[in-house]
Amino acid sequence: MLTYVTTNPGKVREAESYLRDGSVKRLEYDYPEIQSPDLAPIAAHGAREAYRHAGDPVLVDDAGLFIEGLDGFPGPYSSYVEDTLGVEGVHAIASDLDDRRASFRCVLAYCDGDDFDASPDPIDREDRNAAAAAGPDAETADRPLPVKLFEGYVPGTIVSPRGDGGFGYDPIFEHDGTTFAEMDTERKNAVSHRGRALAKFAEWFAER
Ligand code: ITT
Ligand code: NA
Repeated sequence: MLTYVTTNPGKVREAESYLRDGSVKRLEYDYPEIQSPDLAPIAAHGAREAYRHAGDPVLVDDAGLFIEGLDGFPGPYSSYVEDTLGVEGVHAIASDLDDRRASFRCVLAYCDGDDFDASPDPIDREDRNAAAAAGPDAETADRPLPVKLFEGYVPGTIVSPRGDGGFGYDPIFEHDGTTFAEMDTERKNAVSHRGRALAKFAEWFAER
């Protein structure tokens, strides 16, 4: 049984639709989040915390909206910014920009207490390097639990809100002429950051 650890029901809906076989259990656990300009270390740290808490194989999902004309804002702060400025507020700021290109990014982090084979995945290697850079003690005395990372990315444009599906920033994110809030879950999964990350995870997980 795979436990998807999140406080966000929209993420679970998409994961369940993608993985389909009913093998996903949701755990609503607000794991402690570190701050970083990158999603990968946030997801990796979250997966370790969630695995220690749950004791079962866990998948943690860290995602964000990156607006090019704002140097990637709100990025890893997307959740805080949705709670403060709100989706309308982010749209208002972006509508003053010449460059309204944006992307959604998602990093899935899997941890089950096992060590994984050295992986050719570059972000996995980065995470290992980050662990090594934490010092010799981090490698020996208190070596971090191994985590496997899967990344997904989708390009788009910030537009005026359209549609009432999806969640979060979906109404203002247009991809190929359609906002994510105008797509049903299956169609969004076929192109989205989360769908792409889930595809990589599912392929790897099936081999295990
Ligand atoms: P958990 O950390 O508990 O999983 P969260 O909603 O706080 O839930 P994040 O920390 O990853 O998740 O924050 C991501 C933010 O980006 C949050 O405001 C989401 O609503 C938004 N977001 C993530 N994926 C999205 C998607 O597919 N469509 C629209 N908005 C999304
Ligand atoms: Na969060």
